[in-house]
Amino acid sequence: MSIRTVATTPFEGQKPGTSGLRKKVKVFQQEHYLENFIQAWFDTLEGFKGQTLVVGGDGRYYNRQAVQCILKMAAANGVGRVLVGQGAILSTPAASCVIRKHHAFGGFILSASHNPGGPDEDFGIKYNITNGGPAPEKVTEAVFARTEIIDSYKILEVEDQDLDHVASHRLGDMTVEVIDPVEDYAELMEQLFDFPALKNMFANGFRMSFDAMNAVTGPYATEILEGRLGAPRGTVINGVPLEDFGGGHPDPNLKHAHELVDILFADDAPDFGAASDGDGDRNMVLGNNFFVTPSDSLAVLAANATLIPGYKDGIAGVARSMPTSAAADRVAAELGLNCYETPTGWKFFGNLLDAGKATFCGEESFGTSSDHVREKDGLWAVLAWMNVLAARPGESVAQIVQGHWEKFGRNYYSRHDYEAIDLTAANGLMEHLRAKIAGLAGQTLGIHPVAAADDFTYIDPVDGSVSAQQGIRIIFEDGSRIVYRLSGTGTEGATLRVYIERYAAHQADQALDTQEALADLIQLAEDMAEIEARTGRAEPTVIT
Ligand code: G16
Repeated sequence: MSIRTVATTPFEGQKPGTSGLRKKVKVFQQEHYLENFIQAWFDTLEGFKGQTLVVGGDGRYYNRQAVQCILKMAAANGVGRVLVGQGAILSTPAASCVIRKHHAFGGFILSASHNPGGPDEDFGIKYNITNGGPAPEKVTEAVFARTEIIDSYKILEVEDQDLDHVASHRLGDMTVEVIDPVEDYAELMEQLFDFPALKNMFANGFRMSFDAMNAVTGPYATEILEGRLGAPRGTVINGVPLEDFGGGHPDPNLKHAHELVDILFADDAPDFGAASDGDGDRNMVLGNNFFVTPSDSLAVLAANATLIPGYKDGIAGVARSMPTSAAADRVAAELGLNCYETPTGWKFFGNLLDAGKATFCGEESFGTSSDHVREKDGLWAVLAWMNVLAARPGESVAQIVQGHWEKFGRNYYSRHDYEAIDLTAANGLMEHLRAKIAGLAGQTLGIHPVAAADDFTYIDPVDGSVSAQQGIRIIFEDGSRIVYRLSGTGTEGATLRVYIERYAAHQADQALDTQEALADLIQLAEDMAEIEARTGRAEPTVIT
């Protein structure tokens, strides 16, 4: 077993986006591509020698090969111990949990999240730091700078390891511990939620369907829901992780989780439905014939937090990404909680959680979580909803949400995505908007007086770091908003996201269909940005 130093040359574009480096599998399969990126991390991080790293992924195509390569490179670079999930599997929230519980130095999580998997689809890598959360921007920028000048990497010349059995191996001077990927996470969930009450709910006929979308959450949901909580077998559907997610798009929204949507919108629908994504950090929550927007989900959970044992003494505050609706802000104002608005990307919540300023965080992109880990956590959100349902017996999901609107008002909310558009056209559109917003405050667009318009800049209240150009927002006097940004997670061309929101304070105005309620703002958003003329798209690709 010897350490080999391999000469290499830089690849262009190894720049981590909203959540790590995401590229087509074929890009990652180029000789030295993965190795360059991993070595750039080892060259940039300080103090990991002899320490513990966590490694695992969502099981997608190329996951196993990448994990084997990272193990050999970790051994060659002086890592002391690696905890790796059995079968090379770890969901994103479970990886965060394992890093925290075992006081690891950090971890590599292999996933392209909700993007499709397979030889012609997507792969990705992100690195999480000691607090269990995504590496902050200043670190990913340093790693990117390193990828641009890298000239060699180190790798141990050794056979692939058996990762299919829970066991411990030696790899050069490093120990590889293959761990049960579910155990630590399930134990944490038992500490936070009232498992006896949830068990009782199932025993009394509570009906639920959980769609794991053939992705990583399958083993976690099966163990927790059907195993520990006694839900009937078959409660978890599509529960076996597959390398190509069964050909599906593992994104839990109304379009891609259509199998679950059909079940929950049928005449004999169960009480509760939920889905999670490729790597288990996203969630969608449905009631019987009812869809809960992720923004409302955060607000409802914040308002009901004290019903959940792990948060029974109250929460310090809520944080949401800027494009997420302001529903949670209204709860925070009413309950006297801290409230933060961050750029898109879970990494921006880390400092607020570490400093105890926020306890619950959420994003419109189907992400909700708390300070129990430093990632968004699909199953956590699902169990949190179940706990609220158990603590409010006799009330359906729809009744809980509608009651919430009555008290706090309703934020009608929708996101329109234009996927895989031409990059130059997308950048041109954003430039056009930037020029246009300058004089907008004080003007009236259609019937909507503009209160403010800017390109969002975030100043981290903990460390003072500044993140500029995080999305163009037009805020109207009645609290309605239009937000535009380019996605940082796509792998093809550019994806334009347009977020539209309107506040309805009174119950009489709260029962409209969302797209109808937002129709004039949607038209305004399309006209302002000249979307059709600039991108050639008359319709969005996905509406959530
Ligand atoms: C990632 C990030 C989220 C972000 C989402 C969408 O989620 O972790 O914070 O909201 O992407 O980002 P964008 O709008 O830039 O595409 P995931 O689940 O893909 O890791």
